[in-house]
Amino acid sequence: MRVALRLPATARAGRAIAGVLVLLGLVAFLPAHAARADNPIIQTIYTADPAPLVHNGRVYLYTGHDEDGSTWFTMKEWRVWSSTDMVNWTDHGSPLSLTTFSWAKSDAWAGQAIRRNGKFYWYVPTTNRATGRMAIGVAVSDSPTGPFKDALGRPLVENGEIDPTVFIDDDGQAYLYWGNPNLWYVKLNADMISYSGSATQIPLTTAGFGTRTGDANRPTLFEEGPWVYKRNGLYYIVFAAKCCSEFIAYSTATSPTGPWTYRGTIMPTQGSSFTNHVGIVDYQGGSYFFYHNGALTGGGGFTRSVAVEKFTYGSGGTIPTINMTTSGAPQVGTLNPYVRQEAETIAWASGVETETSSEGGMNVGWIENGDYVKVKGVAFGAGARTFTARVAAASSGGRLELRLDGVNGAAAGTCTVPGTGGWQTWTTVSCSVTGATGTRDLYLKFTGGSGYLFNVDWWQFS
Ligand SMILES: [Ca+2]
Ligand SMILES: [Ca+2]
Repeated sequence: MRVALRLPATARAGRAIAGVLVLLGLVAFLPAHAARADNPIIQTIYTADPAPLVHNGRVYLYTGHDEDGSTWFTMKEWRVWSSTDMVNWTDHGSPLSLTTFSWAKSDAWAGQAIRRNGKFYWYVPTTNRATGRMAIGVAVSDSPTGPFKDALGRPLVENGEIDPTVFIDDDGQAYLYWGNPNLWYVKLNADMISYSGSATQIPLTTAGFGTRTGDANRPTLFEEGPWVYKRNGLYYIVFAAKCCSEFIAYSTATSPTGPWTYRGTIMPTQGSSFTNHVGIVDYQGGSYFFYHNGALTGGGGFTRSVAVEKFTYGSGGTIPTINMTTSGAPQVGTLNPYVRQEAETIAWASGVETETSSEGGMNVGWIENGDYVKVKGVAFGAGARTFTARVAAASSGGRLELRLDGVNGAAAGTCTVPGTGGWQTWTTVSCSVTGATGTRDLYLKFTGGSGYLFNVDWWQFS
Protein backbone atom coordinates (compact mmCIF):
# COMPACT_ATOMS: atom_id res chain seq x y z
CA MET A 1 0.00 0.00 0.00
CA ARG A 2 2.69 2.45 0.99
CA VAL A 3 4.84 1.81 -2.07
CA ALA A 4 1.85 1.66 -4.38
CA LEU A 5 0.63 5.03 -3.17
CA ARG A 6 4.00 6.66 -3.34
CA LEU A 7 4.96 5.96 -6.93
CA PRO A 8 2.43 8.20 -8.67
CA ALA A 9 3.27 11.15 -6.44
CA THR A 10 6.94 10.90 -7.23
CA ALA A 11 6.24 10.81 -10.91
CA ARG A 12 3.75 13.64 -10.70
CA ALA A 13 5.13 16.19 -8.30
CA GLY A 14 8.75 15.65 -9.22
CA ARG A 15 8.04 16.75 -12.74
CA ALA A 16 5.63 19.51 -11.87
CA ILE A 17 8.06 22.38 -11.94
CA ALA A 18 9.76 21.27 -15.10
CA GLY A 19 6.37 20.89 -16.76
CA VAL A 20 5.24 24.37 -15.76
CA LEU A 21 8.48 25.93 -16.92
CA VAL A 22 8.40 24.13 -20.22
CA LEU A 23 4.86 25.36 -20.77
CA LEU A 24 5.97 28.89 -20.11
CA GLY A 25 9.01 28.51 -22.32
CA LEU A 26 11.16 29.78 -19.49
CA VAL A 27 13.55 26.93 -18.83
CA ALA A 28 16.54 28.52 -20.53
CA PHE A 29 15.98 31.92 -18.96
CA LEU A 30 15.63 31.13 -15.29
CA PRO A 31 18.59 31.39 -12.96
CA ALA A 32 19.02 28.37 -10.74
CA HIS A 33 17.66 30.09 -7.66
CA ALA A 34 14.80 32.03 -9.23
CA ALA A 35 11.70 32.44 -7.13
CA ARG A 36 9.10 30.13 -8.62
CA ALA A 37 5.38 30.17 -8.95
CA ASP A 38 3.27 28.83 -6.10
CA ASN A 39 -0.10 28.44 -7.86
CA PRO A 40 -1.90 25.94 -7.84
CA ILE A 41 -1.68 26.04 -4.06
CA ILE A 42 -1.78 22.26 -3.40
CA GLN A 43 0.75 19.95 -5.05
CA THR A 44 0.64 16.79 -2.91
CA ILE A 45 -2.64 15.58 -4.44
CA TYR A 46 -5.08 16.73 -7.12
CA THR A 47 -7.81 18.94 -5.65
CA ALA A 48 -11.01 20.45 -7.08
CA ASP A 49 -14.08 22.52 -6.26
CA PRO A 50 -12.68 24.98 -3.68
CA ALA A 51 -14.93 26.39 -0.95
CA PRO A 52 -13.15 28.85 1.37
CA LEU A 53 -14.39 29.84 4.85
CA VAL A 54 -12.83 32.51 7.07
CA HIS A 55 -12.95 31.74 10.79
CA ASN A 56 -10.91 33.07 13.71
CA GLY A 57 -8.26 34.69 11.54
CA ARG A 58 -7.67 31.67 9.31
CA VAL A 59 -8.89 30.73 5.87
CA TYR A 60 -10.21 27.17 5.81
CA LEU A 61 -10.43 25.65 2.37
CA TYR A 62 -12.78 22.75 1.65
CA THR A 63 -12.07 20.80 -1.53
CA GLY A 64 -12.68 17.58 -3.36
CA HIS A 65 -9.92 15.15 -4.27
CA ASP A 66 -9.37 13.85 -7.79
CA GLU A 67 -7.71 10.44 -7.65
CA ASP A 68 -4.42 10.13 -9.50
CA GLY A 69 -4.84 9.07 -13.10
CA SER A 70 -8.61 9.66 -13.12
CA THR A 71 -10.47 9.47 -16.42
CA TRP A 72 -13.79 10.50 -14.85
CA PHE A 73 -14.80 12.52 -11.76
CA THR A 74 -13.53 9.70 -9.56
CA MET A 75 -13.82 11.26 -6.13
CA LYS A 76 -14.12 9.42 -2.81
CA GLU A 77 -13.41 12.00 -0.14
CA TRP A 78 -13.33 15.66 0.71
CA ARG A 79 -10.28 17.47 2.10
CA VAL A 80 -9.59 20.46 4.37
CA TRP A 81 -6.67 22.91 4.23
CA SER A 82 -6.03 26.17 6.06
CA SER A 83 -3.77 29.19 5.87
CA THR A 84 -3.21 32.54 7.56
CA ASP A 85 -1.27 34.01 4.65
CA MET A 86 -2.80 32.62 1.41
CA VAL A 87 0.49 31.00 0.32
CA ASN A 88 1.51 28.51 3.03
CA TRP A 89 -1.31 25.95 3.29
CA THR A 90 -1.65 23.38 6.08
CA ASP A 91 -3.02 19.96 5.14
CA HIS A 92 -5.74 18.79 7.54
CA GLY A 93 -6.38 15.56 5.69
CA SER A 94 -9.80 14.12 4.94
CA PRO A 95 -12.34 14.57 7.76
CA LEU A 96 -15.27 13.71 5.46
CA SER A 97 -15.63 10.96 2.87
CA LEU A 98 -18.25 8.81 1.16
CA THR A 99 -18.05 6.40 4.09
CA THR A 100 -19.25 9.18 6.42
CA PHE A 101 -22.67 8.88 4.77
CA SER A 102 -24.06 5.37 5.15
CA TRP A 103 -26.42 6.06 2.24
CA ALA A 104 -23.80 7.40 -0.18
CA LYS A 105 -22.65 5.29 -3.11
CA SER A 106 -20.09 7.37 -5.02
CA ASP A 107 -19.22 10.86 -6.27
CA ALA A 108 -17.74 13.09 -3.54
CA TRP A 109 -18.39 16.26 -5.52
CA ALA A 110 -18.51 20.03 -4.95
CA GLY A 111 -19.69 21.27 -1.55
CA GLN A 112 -19.39 24.16 0.87
CA ALA A 113 -19.05 24.54 4.65
CA ILE A 114 -20.41 27.30 6.88
CA ARG A 115 -20.35 28.11 10.60
CA ARG A 116 -23.41 28.57 12.79
CA ASN A 117 -24.35 27.85 16.39
CA GLY A 118 -20.68 27.18 17.16
CA LYS A 119 -20.70 24.27 14.72
CA PHE A 120 -19.57 23.77 11.15
CA TYR A 121 -22.02 22.45 8.56
CA TRP A 122 -20.66 20.99 5.33
CA TYR A 123 -23.12 20.51 2.45
CA VAL A 124 -22.00 18.06 -0.21
CA PRO A 125 -23.52 16.32 -3.24
CA THR A 126 -23.12 12.59 -3.58
CA THR A 127 -24.99 9.68 -5.12
CA ASN A 128 -27.76 8.12 -3.04
CA ARG A 129 -27.27 4.37 -3.28
CA ALA A 130 -30.98 3.68 -2.77
CA THR A 131 -32.19 5.87 -5.63
CA GLY A 132 -29.13 6.15 -7.84
CA ARG A 133 -29.68 9.90 -7.95
CA MET A 134 -27.48 12.74 -6.86
CA ALA A 135 -28.53 14.07 -3.47
CA ILE A 136 -27.19 16.63 -1.01
CA GLY A 137 -26.08 15.56 2.44
CA VAL A 138 -25.04 17.67 5.41
CA ALA A 139 -22.21 16.83 7.79
CA VAL A 140 -21.54 18.57 11.11
CA SER A 141 -18.52 19.11 13.32
CA ASP A 142 -17.49 21.17 16.33
CA SER A 143 -14.26 22.08 14.51
CA PRO A 144 -13.61 23.52 11.04
CA THR A 145 -11.15 20.67 10.46
CA GLY A 146 -13.53 17.95 11.63
CA PRO A 147 -14.02 15.13 12.13
CA PHE A 148 -17.42 15.53 10.48
CA LYS A 149 -20.37 13.19 10.96
CA ASP A 150 -23.56 12.77 8.97
CA ALA A 151 -26.06 15.14 10.62
CA LEU A 152 -29.17 13.34 9.37
CA GLY A 153 -28.41 9.76 8.30
CA ARG A 154 -30.16 10.56 5.00
CA PRO A 155 -30.00 13.25 2.31
CA LEU A 156 -31.07 16.77 3.26
CA VAL A 157 -32.51 17.32 -0.21
CA GLU A 158 -32.59 15.15 -3.30
CA ASN A 159 -33.69 16.02 -6.81
CA GLY A 160 -30.84 14.64 -8.91
CA GLU A 161 -28.99 17.95 -8.99
CA ILE A 162 -25.64 18.96 -7.48
CA ASP A 163 -23.31 21.72 -6.27
CA PRO A 164 -24.74 23.14 -3.03
CA THR A 165 -23.77 26.62 -1.84
CA VAL A 166 -24.93 27.95 1.52
CA PHE A 167 -25.39 31.48 2.78
CA ILE A 168 -26.80 33.17 5.92
CA ASP A 169 -28.40 36.56 5.39
CA ASP A 170 -28.08 39.45 7.83
CA ASP A 171 -31.55 38.70 9.22
CA GLY A 172 -30.44 35.18 10.14
CA GLN A 173 -32.30 33.40 7.35
CA ALA A 174 -30.08 30.73 5.81
CA TYR A 175 -30.39 29.61 2.19
CA LEU A 176 -29.12 26.54 0.39
CA TYR A 177 -28.80 26.96 -3.39
CA TRP A 178 -27.78 24.23 -5.80
CA GLY A 179 -28.28 22.95 -9.31
CA ASN A 180 -27.19 21.63 -12.67
CA PRO A 181 -28.96 22.07 -15.10
CA ASN A 182 -31.50 24.07 -13.09
CA LEU A 183 -30.97 26.40 -10.15
CA TRP A 184 -32.79 25.81 -6.87
CA TYR A 185 -32.96 27.09 -3.33
CA VAL A 186 -34.55 26.20 -0.03
CA LYS A 187 -34.77 28.25 3.16
CA LEU A 188 -32.82 26.42 5.82
CA ASN A 189 -34.06 26.46 9.38
CA ALA A 190 -31.84 27.83 12.14
CA ASP A 191 -30.64 24.29 12.94
CA MET A 192 -29.07 24.23 9.43
CA ILE A 193 -30.08 20.59 8.94
CA SER A 194 -33.75 21.04 8.03
CA TYR A 195 -35.68 23.49 5.88
CA SER A 196 -39.04 25.21 5.55
CA GLY A 197 -41.23 24.99 2.49
CA SER A 198 -40.16 23.15 -0.60
CA ALA A 199 -37.34 23.50 -3.08
CA THR A 200 -37.95 26.53 -5.27
CA GLN A 201 -36.65 26.94 -8.78
CA ILE A 202 -34.92 30.21 -9.68
CA PRO A 203 -36.09 31.28 -13.14
CA LEU A 204 -33.15 30.98 -15.53
CA THR A 205 -33.83 34.01 -17.70
CA THR A 206 -31.35 35.46 -20.16
CA ALA A 207 -31.62 38.79 -18.32
CA GLY A 208 -30.64 37.03 -15.14
CA PHE A 209 -27.99 34.61 -16.39
CA GLY A 210 -26.91 35.65 -19.86
CA THR A 211 -27.58 34.15 -23.27
CA ARG A 212 -26.23 30.81 -24.45
CA THR A 213 -26.41 30.04 -28.12
CA GLY A 214 -26.48 26.65 -29.77
CA ASP A 215 -28.24 24.69 -27.01
CA ALA A 216 -32.02 24.88 -27.11
CA ASN A 217 -32.28 23.04 -23.80
CA ARG A 218 -30.09 25.55 -21.98
CA PRO A 219 -30.84 29.09 -23.16
CA THR A 220 -28.84 30.80 -20.41
CA LEU A 221 -25.16 30.64 -19.48
CA PHE A 222 -25.82 29.05 -16.08
CA GLU A 223 -24.21 25.62 -16.05
CA GLU A 224 -23.38 24.61 -12.45
CA GLY A 225 -21.35 25.41 -9.35
CA PRO A 226 -23.21 28.42 -7.91
CA TRP A 227 -21.44 30.39 -5.14
CA VAL A 228 -23.83 32.72 -3.32
CA TYR A 229 -22.87 35.52 -0.93
CA LYS A 230 -23.77 39.04 0.09
CA ARG A 231 -21.43 42.02 0.11
CA ASN A 232 -22.28 45.65 0.85
CA GLY A 233 -25.98 44.91 0.49
CA LEU A 234 -25.64 43.21 -2.90
CA TYR A 235 -26.36 39.51 -3.41
CA TYR A 236 -24.08 37.57 -5.76
CA ILE A 237 -24.42 34.28 -7.61
CA VAL A 238 -21.08 33.44 -9.17
CA PHE A 239 -21.24 30.32 -11.34
CA ALA A 240 -19.65 28.08 -13.93
CA ALA A 241 -20.98 29.25 -17.28
CA LYS A 242 -21.57 27.39 -20.52
CA CYS A 243 -20.08 24.02 -21.22
CA CYS A 244 -17.54 22.89 -22.23
CA SER A 245 -15.06 24.38 -21.46
CA GLU A 246 -16.65 26.43 -18.72
CA PHE A 247 -15.90 30.00 -17.77
CA ILE A 248 -16.86 31.85 -14.58
CA ALA A 249 -19.59 34.51 -14.70
CA TYR A 250 -21.82 36.25 -12.18
CA SER A 251 -25.19 37.75 -11.53
CA THR A 252 -26.38 40.08 -8.78
CA ALA A 253 -29.65 40.97 -7.07
CA THR A 254 -30.93 43.16 -4.27
CA SER A 255 -32.71 40.21 -2.64
CA PRO A 256 -31.53 36.65 -1.96
CA THR A 257 -34.32 35.30 -4.12
CA GLY A 258 -33.79 37.64 -7.08
CA PRO A 259 -34.67 38.81 -9.57
CA TRP A 260 -31.10 38.35 -10.82
CA THR A 261 -29.23 40.50 -13.30
CA TYR A 262 -26.42 39.04 -15.39
CA ARG A 263 -23.17 40.98 -14.86
CA GLY A 264 -20.74 39.22 -17.20
CA THR A 265 -17.59 37.12 -17.29
CA ILE A 266 -15.09 37.02 -14.43
CA MET A 267 -12.65 34.28 -15.42
CA PRO A 268 -12.53 33.36 -19.11
CA THR A 269 -12.12 29.76 -20.25
CA GLN A 270 -8.51 28.94 -19.36
CA GLY A 271 -6.31 26.36 -17.76
CA SER A 272 -6.71 22.88 -19.33
CA SER A 273 -9.65 21.79 -17.20
CA PHE A 274 -13.01 21.82 -18.96
CA THR A 275 -14.75 22.57 -15.68
CA ASN A 276 -14.17 25.37 -13.24
CA HIS A 277 -15.62 26.04 -9.80
CA VAL A 278 -15.42 29.23 -7.80
CA GLY A 279 -15.26 30.20 -4.13
CA ILE A 280 -14.87 33.82 -3.01
CA VAL A 281 -14.02 35.32 0.39
CA ASP A 282 -12.71 38.53 1.90
CA TYR A 283 -9.75 38.07 4.24
CA GLN A 284 -7.53 40.61 6.04
CA GLY A 285 -8.79 43.46 3.87
CA GLY A 286 -8.32 41.63 0.55
CA SER A 287 -10.71 39.74 -1.73
CA TYR A 288 -9.79 36.29 -2.98
CA PHE A 289 -11.03 34.19 -5.87
CA PHE A 290 -10.47 30.43 -5.60
CA TYR A 291 -10.89 28.22 -8.66
CA HIS A 292 -9.44 25.06 -10.21
CA ASN A 293 -7.51 24.20 -13.33
CA GLY A 294 -5.35 21.41 -14.74
CA ALA A 295 -2.00 23.14 -14.25
CA LEU A 296 -0.04 20.50 -12.33
CA THR A 297 1.90 17.91 -14.28
CA GLY A 298 -0.53 15.13 -15.16
CA GLY A 299 -3.36 17.61 -14.70
CA GLY A 300 -6.49 17.89 -16.81
CA GLY A 301 -10.25 17.79 -16.61
CA PHE A 302 -10.28 14.90 -14.14
CA THR A 303 -7.01 15.70 -12.36
CA ARG A 304 -7.57 19.25 -11.26
CA SER A 305 -5.82 21.59 -8.84
CA VAL A 306 -7.13 24.44 -6.71
CA ALA A 307 -5.59 27.88 -7.21
CA VAL A 308 -6.24 31.39 -5.90
CA GLU A 309 -6.01 34.99 -7.13
CA LYS A 310 -6.41 38.26 -5.23
CA PHE A 311 -8.73 40.89 -6.71
CA THR A 312 -10.36 44.24 -5.99
CA TYR A 313 -14.06 44.96 -6.44
CA GLY A 314 -14.94 47.81 -8.77
CA SER A 315 -17.38 50.62 -8.10
CA GLY A 316 -20.85 49.37 -7.33
CA GLY A 317 -19.48 45.97 -6.37
CA THR A 318 -18.46 44.83 -9.84
CA ILE A 319 -16.00 41.94 -10.09
CA PRO A 320 -13.15 42.52 -12.55
CA THR A 321 -11.83 40.08 -15.11
CA ILE A 322 -9.57 37.62 -13.27
CA ASN A 323 -7.06 35.52 -15.17
CA MET A 324 -5.35 32.35 -13.97
CA THR A 325 -1.73 32.90 -12.95
CA THR A 326 1.15 30.71 -11.80
CA SER A 327 2.11 33.26 -9.14
CA GLY A 328 -1.21 33.32 -7.27
CA ALA A 329 -2.09 35.66 -4.42
CA PRO A 330 0.59 37.67 -2.59
CA GLN A 331 1.51 36.53 0.91
CA VAL A 332 -0.42 38.13 3.77
CA GLY A 333 2.20 38.84 6.42
CA THR A 334 4.93 36.31 7.21
CA LEU A 335 5.34 32.89 8.81
CA ASN A 336 6.75 32.63 12.34
CA PRO A 337 9.49 29.97 12.52
CA TYR A 338 9.82 30.26 16.32
CA VAL A 339 6.57 28.43 17.02
CA ARG A 340 5.83 24.85 16.02
CA GLN A 341 5.06 24.68 12.32
CA GLU A 342 3.59 21.58 10.75
CA ALA A 343 5.73 19.97 8.06
CA GLU A 344 2.49 19.76 6.08
CA THR A 345 2.31 23.59 5.97
CA ILE A 346 3.53 24.07 2.42
CA ALA A 347 3.84 26.81 -0.20
CA TRP A 348 5.15 24.38 -2.80
CA ALA A 349 6.20 20.75 -2.56
CA SER A 350 8.08 18.47 -4.90
CA GLY A 351 7.98 14.69 -4.65
CA VAL A 352 6.20 14.35 -1.30
CA GLU A 353 2.74 13.39 -0.11
CA THR A 354 1.03 13.54 3.26
CA GLU A 355 -0.60 10.99 5.53
CA THR A 356 -2.23 10.83 8.95
CA SER A 357 0.33 11.07 11.77
CA SER A 358 0.12 8.80 14.79
CA GLU A 359 0.82 11.91 16.89
CA GLY A 360 -2.16 13.84 15.49
CA GLY A 361 -2.73 15.80 12.32
CA MET A 362 -0.74 14.92 9.24
CA ASN A 363 2.91 14.32 8.38
CA VAL A 364 4.94 14.64 5.22
CA GLY A 365 6.10 11.34 3.75
CA TRP A 366 7.10 9.62 0.51
CA ILE A 367 10.37 11.54 0.87
CA GLU A 368 13.13 10.56 -1.54
CA ASN A 369 16.51 12.03 -2.36
CA GLY A 370 16.08 15.53 -3.78
CA ASP A 371 12.44 16.03 -2.75
CA TYR A 372 11.65 19.28 -1.00
CA VAL A 373 9.07 21.44 0.75
CA LYS A 374 9.07 25.22 0.27
CA VAL A 375 7.78 27.48 3.04
CA LYS A 376 7.35 31.06 1.87
CA GLY A 377 8.14 34.31 3.71
CA VAL A 378 9.65 32.93 6.91
CA ALA A 379 10.43 35.79 9.34
CA PHE A 380 13.74 34.80 10.95
CA GLY A 381 14.41 38.34 12.19
CA ALA A 382 17.82 38.73 13.86
CA GLY A 383 18.64 35.09 13.22
CA ALA A 384 17.85 31.54 14.20
CA ARG A 385 20.42 29.37 16.00
CA THR A 386 18.82 25.95 16.18
CA PHE A 387 16.40 23.89 14.09
CA THR A 388 14.34 21.07 15.58
CA ALA A 389 12.16 18.59 13.73
CA ARG A 390 9.95 15.62 14.61
CA VAL A 391 10.93 12.76 12.34
CA ALA A 392 10.44 9.03 11.81
CA ALA A 393 12.11 6.50 9.51
CA ALA A 394 11.57 2.80 8.97
CA SER A 395 14.61 2.98 6.73
CA SER A 396 18.09 4.13 7.79
CA GLY A 397 17.06 7.80 7.47
CA GLY A 398 18.79 10.62 5.62
CA ARG A 399 19.50 14.32 5.85
CA LEU A 400 17.14 17.28 6.26
CA GLU A 401 18.90 20.26 4.71
CA LEU A 402 17.81 23.85 5.37
CA ARG A 403 18.16 25.99 2.26
CA LEU A 404 17.30 29.67 1.88
CA ASP A 405 15.58 31.33 -1.10
CA GLY A 406 15.89 28.29 -3.37
CA VAL A 407 16.14 24.52 -3.21
CA ASN A 408 19.83 24.92 -4.03
CA GLY A 409 20.15 28.22 -2.15
CA ALA A 410 22.37 29.05 0.80
CA ALA A 411 22.75 26.14 3.24
CA ALA A 412 21.65 27.22 6.72
CA GLY A 413 22.02 23.84 8.43
CA THR A 414 21.66 20.08 8.07
CA CYS A 415 20.02 17.67 10.48
CA THR A 416 20.87 13.99 10.27
CA VAL A 417 17.76 11.84 10.60
CA PRO A 418 18.42 8.34 11.99
CA GLY A 419 16.36 5.24 11.44
CA THR A 420 13.73 5.06 14.19
CA GLY A 421 12.35 1.59 13.48
CA GLY A 422 9.06 2.69 11.90
CA TRP A 423 7.40 5.30 9.68
CA GLN A 424 5.33 6.38 12.69
CA THR A 425 8.00 5.88 15.36
CA TRP A 426 8.81 9.50 16.09
CA THR A 427 11.90 11.14 17.50
CA THR A 428 13.15 14.72 17.69
CA VAL A 429 16.35 15.84 15.97
CA SER A 430 18.12 19.20 16.23
CA CYS A 431 20.96 20.92 14.40
CA SER A 432 22.67 24.30 14.45
CA VAL A 433 21.65 27.06 12.06
CA THR A 434 23.69 29.86 10.45
CA GLY A 435 22.69 32.68 8.15
CA ALA A 436 18.94 32.43 8.67
CA THR A 437 18.15 36.13 9.14
CA GLY A 438 15.47 38.44 7.83
CA THR A 439 12.46 37.20 5.92
CA ARG A 440 13.36 34.37 3.54
CA ASP A 441 11.82 31.48 1.68
CA LEU A 442 12.78 28.28 3.52
CA TYR A 443 13.34 25.04 1.68
CA LEU A 444 13.37 21.75 3.59
CA LYS A 445 15.47 19.71 1.20
CA PHE A 446 15.63 15.98 1.74
CA THR A 447 18.74 14.07 0.76
CA GLY A 448 20.12 10.59 1.30
CA GLY A 449 20.27 7.21 -0.35
CA SER A 450 17.73 5.37 -2.45
CA GLY A 451 14.15 4.62 -1.50
CA TYR A 452 12.07 6.44 1.07
CA LEU A 453 14.23 8.29 3.57
CA PHE A 454 12.09 9.51 6.48
CA ASN A 455 8.87 11.30 7.48
CA VAL A 456 8.54 14.77 9.05
CA ASP A 457 5.67 15.76 11.35
CA TRP A 458 6.64 19.30 12.45
CA TRP A 459 9.57 21.68 12.82
CA GLN A 460 10.58 24.77 14.81
CA PHE A 461 13.51 27.18 14.96
CA SER A 462 14.90 28.75 18.12
CA1 LIG B 1 9.02 11.12 -3.30
CA1 LIG C 1 2.21 17.49 11.37
